[in-house]
Formats: sequence, structure tokens, C-alpha cells
Amino acid sequence: STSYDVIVLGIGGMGGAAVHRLAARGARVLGLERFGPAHNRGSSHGGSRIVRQTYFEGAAYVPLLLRSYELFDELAAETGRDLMVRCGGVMVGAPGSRTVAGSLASAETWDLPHEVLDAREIRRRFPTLSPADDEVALWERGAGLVRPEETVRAGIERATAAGAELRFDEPVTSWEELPGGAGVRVRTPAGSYTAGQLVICAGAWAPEQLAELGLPLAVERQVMYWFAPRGERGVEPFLPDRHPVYIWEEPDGTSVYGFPAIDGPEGGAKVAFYRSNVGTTTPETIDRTVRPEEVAAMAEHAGRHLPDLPGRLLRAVTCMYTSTPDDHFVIARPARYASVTVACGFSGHGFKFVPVVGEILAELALDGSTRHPVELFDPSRFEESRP
Ligand code: PYC
Repeated sequence: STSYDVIVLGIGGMGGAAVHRLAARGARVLGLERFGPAHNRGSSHGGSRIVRQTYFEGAAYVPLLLRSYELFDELAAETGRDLMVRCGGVMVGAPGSRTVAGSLASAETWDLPHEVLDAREIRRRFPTLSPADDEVALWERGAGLVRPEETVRAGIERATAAGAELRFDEPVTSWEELPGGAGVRVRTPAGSYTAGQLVICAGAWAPEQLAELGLPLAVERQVMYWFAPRGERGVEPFLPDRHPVYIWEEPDGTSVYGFPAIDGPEGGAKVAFYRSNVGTTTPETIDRTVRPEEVAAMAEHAGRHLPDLPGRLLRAVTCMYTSTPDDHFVIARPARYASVTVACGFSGHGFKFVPVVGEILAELALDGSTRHPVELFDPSRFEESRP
């Protein structure tokens, strides 16, 4: 068996950043991934993910987002890849909705640049959007999107350049801690590896890889849809210099989110439901077929807010969230292990944190603690409520 300082299980969004940051700090790193580089079987594909800092999920996320933006810019400059499009973003809903009020609370707590727009002003600035008269928006100029596959490729590229050994199409079949704090052993169909530390970034495979921890994780099937706009001007009104990213909370709490057209005239604009209640699945049993009634429901909701968007469906692709009961992440060195760091449960809003999570994981694995605020992500919060 071959030995490393750190083995990273999973080279998707989070694992790709972990191998990068660990190798950049000089660690001997092995990364193991069950599929190929930047694959579409997990949770880090589909061309775009929203980035924003006025964070309605909690002001505690904001310092991490400030660092994440810095690291995204650094990674883009180092690799020459176009990772982020700052087209601006609107969080739309009733003034008291979680999406609007929560975003405003974060903006005010951290003094982040923002504007609150009434319905008339939303229509004036963004003719593609059609709010009801009593809806408002928080406008964040620095919001936009990142490209997940490009980000994963960039992490892989930097990790490899820094000397990490990355093995693709090699699933981890088991892992164990060695007695006496002697590190970990990881097995795959190709062999057995040992390391001082193991970092587990298993995404939707976390319930299986971390079964011993008994975390309350739910893997959810999600669908992303790309529609051709139906207006005469095609995608032109939906280009990123005039159409923002948006999260739109409807009165019953359903949220629709979407992006500008970033894939040229043929690519359409992407929309999806955020945390739609679709039931749980597993990465092995997920139904990757998208049914006509799902497309019809998406088109109906998108059409309420963007009347010119849902024309012909161009593409629909499934993806997975791995959600916790409170939708906060799990990032920690669990007390029951001496040599294991875990990152999972990103609950559908994790990708914008990828670079900072890589930095946190490298610190936890190499230093035993992190300078970043991660108290919210401690898995022991689930223990108190257990019988
Ligand atoms: O994290 O901004 C986000 C997001 C929107 C929809 C799904 N995730």
C-alpha cells in the first residue's frame, strides 16, 4: 500500500477544492473519485450556480462568502478560466418573505451594497421580470453565477500542478481508522492506500460513506430546465448584461430561481425550483428521466414571473441536493475519529462556498482547527434531539 499525508474521498466541487488547497500547502495528497473529472452524476454540474453575499440563509455565512469571492477570483486568474459572471441578482418576494427580509438582514448586518426595489422599479430595470404589485426585490450588484464544471476543472488543474495524485474512475469501497491514531486505510477495487488524515467529500454518497455517524442527511432529486424564450427577440433580453440571476419566493414559500442566457443563442435560459419538496432518493436509484408534467409545472411557475421565458424546452437535467434538517452544512472533524474530516449536507446552497470550503478542509486536516467560523456546521447539533 502507498502512504500519503491526506486522502480526499470525492473530487467534485468540495473535494476538488480540498485537493487543491491541501496540495498547495505542500501536503502529499491522494484524491479518489468514482467517476471522471467534472462529471454530471452528482451535485456539481449544469453549467451555473448562483453566487450572492446578501445571504438570506443566515448572516453567519457572509464572512465565508467574502473569502469565497476572493478565492474564486484568484482561481480564475491562476487558471485563465472564466469562472464567475457578475450579472447582478435579485431576491424577489413579499417584503416579509424569508428571501427578501433575510437577504436584507444579512446586507444590513455586514453593510453589504444593496438596494430595495419596488415592483415598478423592478419592471423598469429588468423588463424580463414581471413582479406582482406588492412584491419587492433586494438587488445585489455583485451577485451572479459561477460555472461549476469549470470550477471543478480549475481545482483539479491546480491540485495536479501542486503535485496531488488524482485517481478517477476509482470508487472507495471502504475506509477505516487504524489503531493507535496511526491514520486511515482506504480501499478501492484497484488497491489499498494509507494516510495520516482522510477528508470525506462524498456529496450524495455521504449517507453511505458516513453511515457510522448517523447524520440526518436526505438526498433529494432536483431538476434543472433550459427554456428557449418565446418572445420575438429570442435570448437577447435574457443576456447577462440585462437579465440578472434571481430567487423568487412565491406566497406559499415555493421558490423559483434562474439565470441569464450564458450559452449563446441556442442555449436558452436555465430555471429550477429551489428546495422543491420532491422526496428522497439515492445516487444509485435516482430517476434521471424528466416527466412532461414536471416540465409543465416548471413552465407554469417560471411563466408567472418571466412571461417571455418558458417557450420550447431545450434540455432538462437531474441533479441531487444532500440536505440536513436545518439546511445548514456539515463541516467538522467529528469527535469519534482522530484522523477524519467531513464535509457534506450542503443542502442545495453550497457551491458558491467551494473555494473557502477547500481552505477550511485543508486547515482542519492539517492544523486540526480552522480560522474560519464553522460553528454553525458542527454535526453535534443533531445529537441533542436524538432519543
Ligand atoms: O444557493 O443561491 C443558491 C441557490 C438557489 C437555488 C438553489 N441554490
